[in-house]
Amino acid sequence: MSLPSRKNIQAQSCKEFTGITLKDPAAYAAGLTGVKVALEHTFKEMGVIKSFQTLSHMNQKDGFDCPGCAWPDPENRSKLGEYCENGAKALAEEATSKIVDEEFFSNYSVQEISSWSDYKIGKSGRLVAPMILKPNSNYYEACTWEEAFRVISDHLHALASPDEAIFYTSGRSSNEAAFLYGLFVRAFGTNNMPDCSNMCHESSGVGLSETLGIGKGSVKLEDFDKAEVVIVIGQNPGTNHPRMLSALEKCKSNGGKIICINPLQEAGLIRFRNPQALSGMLLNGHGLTDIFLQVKINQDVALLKLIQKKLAALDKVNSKVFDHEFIEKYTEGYESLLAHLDKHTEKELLELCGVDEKLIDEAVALLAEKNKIIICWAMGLTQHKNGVANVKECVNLLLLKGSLGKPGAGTCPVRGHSNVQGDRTVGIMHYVSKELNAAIKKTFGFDAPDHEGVDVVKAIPAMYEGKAKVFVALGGNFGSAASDTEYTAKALQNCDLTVQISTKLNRSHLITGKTALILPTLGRSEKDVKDGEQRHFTVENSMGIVHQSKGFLAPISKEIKSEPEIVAGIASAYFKENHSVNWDELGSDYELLREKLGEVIASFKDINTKSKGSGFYLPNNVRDLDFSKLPNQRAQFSMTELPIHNLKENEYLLMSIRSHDQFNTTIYGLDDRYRGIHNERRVLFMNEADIAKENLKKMDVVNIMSNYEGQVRKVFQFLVIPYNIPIGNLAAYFPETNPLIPIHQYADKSNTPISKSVRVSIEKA
Ligand SMILES: Nc1nc2c(c(=O)[nH]1)N[C@H]1C(S)=C(S)[C@@H](COP(=O)(O)OP(=O)(O)OC[C@H]3O[C@@H](n4cnc5c(=O)[nH]c(N)nc54)[C@H](O)[C@@H]3O)O[C@H]1N2
Ligand SMILES: Nc1nc2c(c(=O)[nH]1)N[C@H]1C(S)=C(S)[C@@H](COP(=O)(O)OP(=O)(O)OC[C@H]3O[C@@H](n4cnc5c(=O)[nH]c(N)nc54)[C@H](O)[C@@H]3O)O[C@H]1N2
Ligand code: SF4
Ligand SMILES: [Mo]
Repeated sequence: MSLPSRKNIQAQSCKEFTGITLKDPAAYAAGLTGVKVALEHTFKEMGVIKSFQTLSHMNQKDGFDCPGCAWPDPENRSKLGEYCENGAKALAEEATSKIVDEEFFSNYSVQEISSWSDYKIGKSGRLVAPMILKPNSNYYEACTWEEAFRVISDHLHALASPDEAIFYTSGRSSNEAAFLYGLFVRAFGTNNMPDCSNMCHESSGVGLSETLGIGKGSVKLEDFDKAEVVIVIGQNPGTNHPRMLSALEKCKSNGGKIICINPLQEAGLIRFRNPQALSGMLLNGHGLTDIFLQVKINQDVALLKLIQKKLAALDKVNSKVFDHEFIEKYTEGYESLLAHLDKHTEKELLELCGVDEKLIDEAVALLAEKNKIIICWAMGLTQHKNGVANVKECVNLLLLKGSLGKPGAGTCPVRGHSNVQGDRTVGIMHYVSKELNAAIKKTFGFDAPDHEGVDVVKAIPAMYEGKAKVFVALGGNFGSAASDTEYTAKALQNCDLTVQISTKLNRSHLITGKTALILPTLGRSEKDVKDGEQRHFTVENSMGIVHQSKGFLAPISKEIKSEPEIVAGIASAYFKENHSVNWDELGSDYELLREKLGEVIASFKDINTKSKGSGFYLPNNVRDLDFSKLPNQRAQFSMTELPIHNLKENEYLLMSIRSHDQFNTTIYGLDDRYRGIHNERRVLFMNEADIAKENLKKMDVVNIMSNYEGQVRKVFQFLVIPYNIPIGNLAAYFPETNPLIPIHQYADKSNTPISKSVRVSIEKA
């Protein structure tokens, strides 16, 4: 039987149902069930003894950093273990003893593997040897590292311009690997460095840089102990940053209040049983949320404007509501902001956001009194056309209250991948930093390119149109994570060469260029040994602390290399001896690599000693109330506009969200326990009124369509689930819904795809 062409292989997960059972959404997060589920995952993948031994090293000062999210570790680490259920799942996924070897690839063609679900593909195991997929072949074959590096070098040399190559980075790479990778890409001659941040917190980076002068958050973990109010907006920490719940719990036990702003009442934010505290195990857990504002999708700007308007009215009566001294001393644009708030009536804003006014008034009364306020957010704010405006409205509120640069207050964009923030700090970006280029010239003696490269949404059309021909990925699963799955698949398939430096098998190894390479690499949890000496890495967490991470487990295979070794292998094959940088030396001697990093980026000076133990904080101008890099040396109020959706009668806004059992495109399991969904991912959360309006009923099967610029995109076979979600709003999981998101629909200024507000309609399947 002849195999279908590689051009026609499945770019999406399969459409079969897996056998759903529905339960009530969970009443609380974590607790004993969380512990049980965490251990089930690790036991299954790693065995009992290895699980306990390895978990006891995770997030400890001399251990390795959790490969899950970027939430920071407390100074005093718990003896009971400093990790959460989803951190344990992330470890289990990486440290599995299953392997994908030469025999696996000779048994299964790429076509066959691509017909499996993402869950099955991921569960196949760890990649253990370099593999090559030759033009017109349907099977990966083993190759040597030398051959792999030579193939890459030959393809890079064959390009008419360095801008015909694209170098993607996902956020799990260490500072060392990312720095070396960025250095090579610049030496090669392009800034084509899209990264997962472009699809993630880019709107935060842009919004914060323009208003406060730094694209990162300002709070430290201990600020949660002192905060009077924490606003959690557009974020689901119970699933995605579970140990943040401990910080919220501590805030509450010190008398703080929590306001949540979300279209969904996420379980983790209602009640929490702290598995690390006996009280949490025995008692009914702590109620976390004091005020829940159930905003409609993408109406946060309306709600935040309304809150500011109501506060401004109170401030007219009692001038202590706003911090006028702070506003006077540090900010610009206050009068314009007040005038701008008058553009819309309270009634108009109230109708748009869809929130109960009584609850808004409660929140306003609380905010009026307090000034130690933290705002935490994630993808619910950033992944919209007006993602940057969403972030700026949060900054407006904090500036009005003087809630910056003091204990218990500040901005807290909660990062996704465990080193996504560090990768950017050490130079992974598509835009030009003159300062960085000058420092590279000084330390390494070459001129880095001074023209902007492509980000994710520009890289894909470049490949689609044949303007880019080589795609290299340092981690991640670009094909599944990016929007417009079918278009992105064609773009990747148009390339002459695609290269994936990965730990685990994923769909991006199957949707490939004419030639494809898989370069297997060490995971966080593994020992990185060279000449009998164990090396370590550094990472930066969501609060700007850089610290070391040292693996514990024996590597899954002797054949795999560390990320810096792979990057150095590519660089030295490309340059041979003809370059001012000694790539092989930098790729093997991490102490030297860090020393050079410290020469190029001043805040990393002495990193070799500073990163030990708890690590060190990178400088943060907001913490110091230094706005000297901004216009008139002041923090900036922003005048934002309301979003426009022009929904037709039969149209909805769809947000693509994470289940409790996934890490982005890695599917840990088929449950979304907190939302009561078991053993199924193809579900569509819908308000009862909308279900009735569409003449549907629970568990009916529907297709979802988006229609942008005259092109209809469709995903098939989703089960309708009645859910507490605002009328007119829908939710379903990513990456299953990515085919709906048009490649050309992304946020103003940050170019982040509109993954949380896609205009769709539905039809019965
Ligand atoms: N276990 C686990 N941990 C993870 C990840 C994972 O997949 N699994 N991913 C990591 C990564 S890379 C990231 S970026 C983070 C993501 O962390 P989150 O941003 O928490 O993840 P999402 O599931 O995308 O959830 C977004 C939340 O925003 C809400 N929301 C959606 N639209 C809107 C809106 O318009 N307004 C408001 N106010 N809320 C809205 C949704 O209801 C949901 O609660 O988590 C990181 N940690
Ligand atoms: N519709 C929709 N789309 C989205 C989102 C959404 O909310 N909705 N979220 C977006 C966001 S926030 C993000 S961050 C992106 C994520 O985009 P990516 O970062 O590209 O995707 P991941 O699923 O995190 O990548 C998982 C793969 O990384 C590899 N990997 C894991 N650990 C390591 C390591 O240590 N080293 C190396 N080299 N490889 C490793 C494994 O092979 C694994 O299969 O997706 C985005 N896409
Ligand atoms: S909160 Fe994040 S970093 Fe911490 S253990 Fe859980 S997944 Fe890992
Ligand atoms: Mo992310």
